Amino acid sequence: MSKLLITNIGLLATPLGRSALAGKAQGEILKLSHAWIMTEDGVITEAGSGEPPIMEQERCFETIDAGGRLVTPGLVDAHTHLIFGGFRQHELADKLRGRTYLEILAAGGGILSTVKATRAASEAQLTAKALAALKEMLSFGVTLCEAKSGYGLSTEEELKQLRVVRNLNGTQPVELVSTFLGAHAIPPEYKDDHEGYVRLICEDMLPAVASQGLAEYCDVFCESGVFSVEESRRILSRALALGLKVKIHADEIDALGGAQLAGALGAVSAEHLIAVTDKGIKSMQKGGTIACLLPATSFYLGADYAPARKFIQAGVPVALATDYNPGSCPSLNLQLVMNLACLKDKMTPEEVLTAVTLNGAAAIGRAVSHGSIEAGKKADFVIRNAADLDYLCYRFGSNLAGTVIKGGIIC
Ligand code: IZC
Ligand code: ZN
Repeated sequence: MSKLLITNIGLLATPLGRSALAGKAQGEILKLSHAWIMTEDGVITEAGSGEPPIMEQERCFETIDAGGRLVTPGLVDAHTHLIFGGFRQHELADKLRGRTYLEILAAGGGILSTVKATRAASEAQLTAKALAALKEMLSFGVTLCEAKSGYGLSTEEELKQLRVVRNLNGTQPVELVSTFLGAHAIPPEYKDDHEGYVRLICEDMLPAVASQGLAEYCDVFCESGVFSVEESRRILSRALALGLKVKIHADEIDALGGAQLAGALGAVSAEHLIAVTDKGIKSMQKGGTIACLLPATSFYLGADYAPARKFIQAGVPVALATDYNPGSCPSLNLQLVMNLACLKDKMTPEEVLTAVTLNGAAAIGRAVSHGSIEAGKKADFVIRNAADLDYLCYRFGSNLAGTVIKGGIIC
């Protein structure tokens, strides 16, 4: 039995609950001064303010003095394209000359160049590369993340990526939730046969993924020149029928109506949403869909920022994630995402904290067990080199994660 007591917490800041918070509630977090947290066997048993119970102090094997600093829940990165071969730094010059993300993709670069590198990599090579990324993530205070496939684009190659995700779970501290994204781009073999590729996804890839239990979610890149709303509907409906939950890359560049589809299908989350319409927001609110916003991608692409305030006003829960990928967000810094969300999405520090913890956990089906500091939840939290939440949200670009604790173990 392993016990841990964190004492002398200057400020404990956490959302509370076991489901996503929306509207005004998203910004109503618990702030406890002079706080302590107690954990047992990787689970939080109690948290409070003032002096921790003496009896408990004596029964604890290990005590950490937080030195009067801020403690937050472990961060949740609910949208990453973690498993890929190579990087795409060679596209930077093109990008600086004004070529857009979709133009680079249409010319056979972009995602397709990463597909080549990923297909050429062995499972062991992909594992080693992702392991290094997870280590960096953990250093930013991320203790739970989502990981998508989507650079294989054939049944065998997609399964290969998803096996890497499975093998990484439990072999290092960050927990992973896996998402099948076979509908990420049209592979070169199907360049002139979209319909054939959609059929391959529905009739071969999805049944294989479901029967091998390799993914909890199915996602689609619903965008001009990639997958249409109708193709996305077919793929996601098939995924739902096979028992997977669904997400959608929706209305990022063009307002195709991905958000309406997300709401209509009861998708757990819709991602990006820079170009979302009022109709799309309404549909998401009705369907209980979480808006997963990715401001670091807007930053890298020089694009607009998603209308976070509109979602909050409409009662749609907002999550925030990095979108870590080699094309539009080569960064794992979720603290930078928090900074950008304040500065560019105009979210308050309290709303931002909920977005990268409890709402992020809800966007990947883990809100019952993760995403807040309260009795019964996983003992995942971070002692910050900060005195308060405002400081964490204002020191943009820094890494203020001091000590990261995952499942009651100091990392
Ligand atoms: O590799 O470009 N947006 N998919 C959709 C991505 C970015 C990943 C990439
Ligand atoms: Zn993405």
